[in-house]
Amino acid sequence: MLAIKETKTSTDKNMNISDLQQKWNNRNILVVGSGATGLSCARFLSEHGFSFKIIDSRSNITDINNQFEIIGGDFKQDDFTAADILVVSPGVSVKHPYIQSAIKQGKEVIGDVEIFCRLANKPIVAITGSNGKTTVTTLVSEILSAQNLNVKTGGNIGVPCLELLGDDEPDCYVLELSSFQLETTSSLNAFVSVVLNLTEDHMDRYESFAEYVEAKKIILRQAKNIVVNTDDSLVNEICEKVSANKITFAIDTNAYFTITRQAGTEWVVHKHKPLFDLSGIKIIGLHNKLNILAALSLCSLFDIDLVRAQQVINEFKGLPHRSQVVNSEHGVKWVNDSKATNIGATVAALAGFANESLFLILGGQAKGQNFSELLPALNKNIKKIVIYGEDRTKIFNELKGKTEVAIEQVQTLSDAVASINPLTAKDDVVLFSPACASFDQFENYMQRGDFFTKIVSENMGRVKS
Ligand code: UMA
Ligand code: ADP
Repeated sequence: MLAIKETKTSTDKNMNISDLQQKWNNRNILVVGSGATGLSCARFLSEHGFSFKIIDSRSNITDINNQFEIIGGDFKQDDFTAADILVVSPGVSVKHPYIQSAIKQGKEVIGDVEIFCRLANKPIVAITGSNGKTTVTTLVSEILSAQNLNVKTGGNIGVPCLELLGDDEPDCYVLELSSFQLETTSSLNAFVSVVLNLTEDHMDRYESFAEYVEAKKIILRQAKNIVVNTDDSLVNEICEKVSANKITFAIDTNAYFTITRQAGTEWVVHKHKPLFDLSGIKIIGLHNKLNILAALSLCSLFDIDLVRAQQVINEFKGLPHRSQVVNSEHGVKWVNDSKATNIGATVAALAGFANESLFLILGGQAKGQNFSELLPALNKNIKKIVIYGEDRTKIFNELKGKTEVAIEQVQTLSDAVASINPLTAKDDVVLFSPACASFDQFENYMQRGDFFTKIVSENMGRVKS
């Protein structure tokens, strides 16, 4: 079961800063983690006169801006005992024994998103899901902004929520929320929420898939409207029990927003009326069409002209590190999908290249996933899979003998590119969609994707053996 239960009292919502100052008067606040979130919490707390301490389990850590003192090294029980309120970063597991003990003692254990939700006064569009969050969050922000709404966007997308608060209030907030952020949030009452899809992720942090789904469900609590992907049976099931206004989307069904083919052209259809055709879109794959439908469904709750969204959708080139062609020398397409950090994302990327002659690069940290889940997506169009990184042998063993596709293990991403390059022929696609976290050999998925792009370009300069 989820480590944190709903602890909110009804007064926690719609507070203003003086209410919070009163509530936390003379309380000891412990900020746990000093990454982007921890430092944004520190800035917020300091700006509003709260006293607090920041800890981080990395040793020798300093604030690069020299603004705050950070206590580094293994967490010490005393710091937790002395605290009345813990503000925990998403990367820190709330299952840590000191945090669990604080929860048992009835202390407030919250995240930055919780503080944001207590204070934000404008409608919140809240987006979660196993995959597609950043794409949908970006599309929604761009569609609404293009129609003169003042939008502030943040959350897991990279801008900590508290940085969005200020005197210049927007018309609405668009938040990408991870399961980690939702776990420590109880006051979210979104204007509209969506769980885009549900497949396994972060199984190194959750005891079971059911526990991960419980965390995702928090986004639906108290939402005024919810957007439902009726193509995803589990999403459908968890939304069925929610008593909010519902907007549905799915491919080719009776959902409010669908895509249908007419005379060879795909059309977005809203309540049985064609809105616009998709012939001009630049993003690829069925998953991105679902992302477009999700974004339109969310935006439909605002007073905007949905037909005008077509221009934004047509101009959207997708985000870096997501099914992005980074080299096409010698007629071979090298595709950087480094953001595919779980199997569900790789399955979606493979579906986008189902008709291509393909090489697939997998690997990194497997995060407790079972790679036999990838087997149904390994079709005959795949010439070879090369697996690199920390968990290569585990992944190899879970696929070996269960697919006809040739599989090779190598140590590094460079080795994988070097191994595939001589085998490629004109019109082949090499898809780097690792289905794993990057942290074994890289700082993050961005550095991993940039590295892939660089070594591909270096390999193009080499003569094929
Ligand atoms: N730390 C500890 N002890 C621990 C774990 C971490 O002290 O047990 C410390 C680390 O040493 C580091 C700090 O915590 O100094 C990092 O904190 P963090 O991991 O919470 O990362 P932030 O920099 O605060 O970034 C977080 C999100 N990161 C994670 O959830 C892991 C960012 O999402 C998010 O953009 C940012 O807040 C702003 O909201 C990134 C992510 O990878 C993109 N998200 C995961 C995903 O998309 O799969 C959920
Ligand atoms: P997230 O923010 O949830 O990680 P992104 O929009 O960054 O999602 O996309 C990450 C990867 O997930 C993409 O590279 C793609 O492979 C896959 N993906 C994107 N949208 C979907 C979707 N709707 N369903 C399944 N996979 C998707």
